[in-house]
Amino acid sequence: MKLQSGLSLLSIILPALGAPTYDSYGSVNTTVPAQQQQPLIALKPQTTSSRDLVNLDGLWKFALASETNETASWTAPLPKKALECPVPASYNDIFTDQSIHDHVGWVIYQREVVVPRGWMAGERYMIRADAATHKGRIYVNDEFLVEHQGGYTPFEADITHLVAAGEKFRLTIAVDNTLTYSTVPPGMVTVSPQTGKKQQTYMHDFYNYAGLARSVWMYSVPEQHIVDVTIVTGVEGETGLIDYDVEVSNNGTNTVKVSVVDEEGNAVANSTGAQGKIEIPSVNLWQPGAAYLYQVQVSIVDSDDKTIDTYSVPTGVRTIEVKGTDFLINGKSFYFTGFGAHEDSNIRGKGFDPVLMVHDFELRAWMGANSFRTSHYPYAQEIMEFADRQGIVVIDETPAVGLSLSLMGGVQGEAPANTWGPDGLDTHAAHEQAIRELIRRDKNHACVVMWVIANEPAAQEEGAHEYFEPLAKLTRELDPSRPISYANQGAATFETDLIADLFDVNLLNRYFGWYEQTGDLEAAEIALEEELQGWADKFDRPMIMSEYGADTIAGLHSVASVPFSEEFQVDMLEMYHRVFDRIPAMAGEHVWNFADFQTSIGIRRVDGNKKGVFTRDRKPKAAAHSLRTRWTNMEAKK
Ligand code: BDP
Repeated sequence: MKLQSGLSLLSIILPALGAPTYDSYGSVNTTVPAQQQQPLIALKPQTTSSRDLVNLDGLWKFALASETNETASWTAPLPKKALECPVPASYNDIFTDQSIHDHVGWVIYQREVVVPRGWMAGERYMIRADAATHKGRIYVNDEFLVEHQGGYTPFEADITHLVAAGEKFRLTIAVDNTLTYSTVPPGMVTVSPQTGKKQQTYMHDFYNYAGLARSVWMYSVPEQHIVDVTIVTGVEGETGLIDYDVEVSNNGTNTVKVSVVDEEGNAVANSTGAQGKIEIPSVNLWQPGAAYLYQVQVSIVDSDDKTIDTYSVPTGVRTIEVKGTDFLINGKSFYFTGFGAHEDSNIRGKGFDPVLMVHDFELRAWMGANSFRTSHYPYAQEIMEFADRQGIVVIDETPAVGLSLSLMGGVQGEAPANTWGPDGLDTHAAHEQAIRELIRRDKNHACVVMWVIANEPAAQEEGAHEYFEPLAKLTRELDPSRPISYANQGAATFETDLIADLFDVNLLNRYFGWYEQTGDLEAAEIALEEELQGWADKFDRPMIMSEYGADTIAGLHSVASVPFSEEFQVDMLEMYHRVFDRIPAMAGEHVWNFADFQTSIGIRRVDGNKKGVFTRDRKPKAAAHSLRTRWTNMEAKK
């Protein structure tokens, strides 16, 4: 991707980015109080006999925290006539005002909330934002409570000391969409020499949608409560094995009890203690395409066996193993079919929408797709839960996308800096945090079979190994139960890649016939096969084509196979499939992309990326039918 602004500007702007100050916004206290440092958030809130949950979605008052209201306080009540913005939704495409669409910096969401009058004193009351892209702050009335960096994972504020049951309060969430060399994904802010306005550029190929694109909640938990549960499953013969570890907020004399309940509601096994192993005789396995979920019900009980807190984790019992070139789920070879995708649709941007979610799952099932990758960031938790229930296999990815300065390519004729060098990116801390938050959030999902810690980093540049080694190690420490990978870009070939040894599966994004050998599928077929064979010869491990595709304008037809036509997309995908079928190490194919999606403004994209097999409003292109024929007839490929 080429940047729209010259690199020369960078040297002027970037030093300022290192230490942004927000003093200009008035009374905002930018120092996060020590006691409010954001702890890692684990359990998704749920209503149980000991917990209450209130959804705060709907229309919130909305304003830009721009230079024009410098003196305003973010906590002050927004005017009665303020704009109203739906939550969840990215704000960018909702309004007709171009300055909202193009805004770089903070925006303010605000609403009034009443704590339910029945909530008990002595419990903890929490506010949770499922995501604020890319930085969020929570305020209650005039108090600044918490700040969180990272646009696709949840964060929370404990509001217990500020509110009481039956009371009304003003909830403000400020959201900053700025990307810098220290964030994942990375980006940079420049200032237009003509207008003096801030402009955001970035190296990834999807629009920088921002705001509160996922739900906001208020919930209560008992003073002593379950903070986290970690479950790892196994199978021995007919017996299911559940290894569990429960984290409790404060260790009292109370006891942790665990009960495993099957889909019919029968308790099939139980255990006592915060850690333990449970056996499920004649287990029903979670299988791709045939999900089965037990509820692992965790409770804290007092000496009279009275429940203090209880929380239920939907749990699929299954195993994952990488063996030679096979990716095994429950000991059986699994061949991935499906797509890389985006959370993206018109008007909503990245706003979570259950209508779209269910429809997208329907379309994938209709196609015979058994899996997807959460390219290029963690998706809404509702999607992960639905994949668990639908038996859809998920490759789960961090937002570390665009970690390659060389992909920017010769802007203004200057050679790009080494991505990992002193003038390169400074993303390591944010990247580490993103891995921790992803795994903490998604570790109990049966659907997740692999962690992908980056998409298309500069794996061929000096310093890549040093950058990735500790991150790969961290990922394995946090979750020894799943294989790990990264999605490799074509500049890092099997000969030049410096980091593949750190991973278990080779995920390759390749565009032979599109960005290279454009339109020449005969040459592309040779180049693709040479490249795949090179990887297969070097590594005894599964390979998945994690991206391949061609921009295609729905309705554009051609007798000759010409790029951008529907015919060319079909021909190109079929060419790739011929090659895959000749390489036994191939363990899967994810077409780029499920649907057309919005990208940054630039001369290479007309209203976004058109590599979708479906249009942005989910109409099938011709390729949908040819893929469907292949995937629905491919039962036992490996
Ligand atoms: C790959 C990226 C993906 C892009 C795609 C493309 O991983 O995000 O959208 O190329 O160019 O490099 O369509």
